[in-house]
Amino acid sequence: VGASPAPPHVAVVAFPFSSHAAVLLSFARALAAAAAPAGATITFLSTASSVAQLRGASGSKALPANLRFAELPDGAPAAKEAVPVPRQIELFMAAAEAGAVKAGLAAARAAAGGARVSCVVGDAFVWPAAEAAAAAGAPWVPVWTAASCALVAHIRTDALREDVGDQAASRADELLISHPGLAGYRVRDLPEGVAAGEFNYVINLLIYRMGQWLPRAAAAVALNTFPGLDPPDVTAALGEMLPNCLPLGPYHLLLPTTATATKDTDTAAPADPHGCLAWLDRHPARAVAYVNFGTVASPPPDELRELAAGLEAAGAPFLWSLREGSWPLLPAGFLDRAAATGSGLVVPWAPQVPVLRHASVGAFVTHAGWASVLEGVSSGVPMACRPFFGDQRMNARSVAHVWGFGAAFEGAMTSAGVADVVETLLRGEDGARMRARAQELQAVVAEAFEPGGVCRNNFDKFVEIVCRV
Ligand code: U2F
Repeated sequence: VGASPAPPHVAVVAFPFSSHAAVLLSFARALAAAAAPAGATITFLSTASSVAQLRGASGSKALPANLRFAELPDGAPAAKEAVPVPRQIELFMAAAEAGAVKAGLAAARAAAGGARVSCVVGDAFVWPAAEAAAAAGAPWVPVWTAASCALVAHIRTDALREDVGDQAASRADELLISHPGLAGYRVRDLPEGVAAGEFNYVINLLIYRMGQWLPRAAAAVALNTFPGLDPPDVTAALGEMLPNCLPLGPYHLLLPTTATATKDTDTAAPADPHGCLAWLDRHPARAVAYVNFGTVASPPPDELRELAAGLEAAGAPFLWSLREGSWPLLPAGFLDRAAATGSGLVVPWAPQVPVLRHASVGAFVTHAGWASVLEGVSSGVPMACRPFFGDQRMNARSVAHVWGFGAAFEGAMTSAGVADVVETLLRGEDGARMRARAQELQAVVAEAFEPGGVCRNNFDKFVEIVCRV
């Protein structure tokens, strides 16, 4: 009888920028809880500054006993001068490619008392983890945080470039009918750097190379979607290109506490430093428009003023999460009027998931970042999308034209456009149809996350794959 194999040790590699690292940490927490019965240790790898930020943000939230942290070198110069984020990403990726992920895996091993890393899970963006995993004799299991249609575009980038060539502008409105999985999208919806734009810009190059690595190196891929959301051609196209695609999103529902907690049964109140939920309590059902453009996008000053004027013109109460740096750009008197009449609340941060679940929220004005779209639809809230960059145009197109649970701005918001769409979503017939569609999908998500539901089962499969030793 041979010695029993060592228990699994899974490294989870984060992409330490924007909302990506927080998504991966929440994924790692869910994985740690689910893999505990297999005796698994999970080591979360991110840069020192990202770990410090994440641990600060999660405050007193207890971490599973089998979850540890180890450091991923950031590749940044020791001097503390401010480095712009794109340059930080470039340095981080160059370091990752030159051995930083391997160093991170060694640090993970040291943090786990010398236990060898048996599997490397990680944000798909950090594609150098593929080689580091191979060198460690471990499978690479990437986690894709955005929408399936965007992933199809990234993996098919060569074919799209060959097709579109230098005609992106003249063919902007053309549907991509000859590309499997992309027939519902126009040339103009593609993320910049796919068929047109700066192919060598840091993010574009990173995602391009990721698209090359995934089909040849991924042992399985976690998808942030649920069966019933993506149209069959998208699912089929991904299935052709990637082995073992496991739709198990929205990822924010994987954590047992968020999946089972409802507003009434929550024991720990969600962190809400600006009193958003109490403010929402004062409004009737489905009366409020909630506005937020995520962690990266910033509408230009003119557009912010149009949006503010549109919200006032709509005459509906609004809750707006807007980074404080933009507040001075709002129209004169806007904040004072909102506060004096109680008609609006502008906060630097809102607990978006409980906000969207709150009964008084009836519309969501969003940049169509993927987590936001999923959080909206899994709460049954119809949305108005103003995409800014990257995958956001494809997401907005999906919301308005593939799924039909919202509307999309083509280009910048105007005050009349905002007033009109808020009115439609809260009170119009089209809005009622969009809400009904969002609620249908909300029910599909709820069922998928019941015990024995399809996303729970796919997560069990995922855990089984990553815990093989
Ligand atoms: C990048 O997305 P963003 O971070 O800009 O946007 P989301 O994917 O929508 O994620 C924002 C998250 O931050 C949370 C919110 C989401 O989980 O609930 N949040 C909050 O709780 N309170 C606030 O006041 C503000 C935000 C990128 F820009 C997108 O294009 C991609 O689609 C996305 C996924 O890869 O990453």
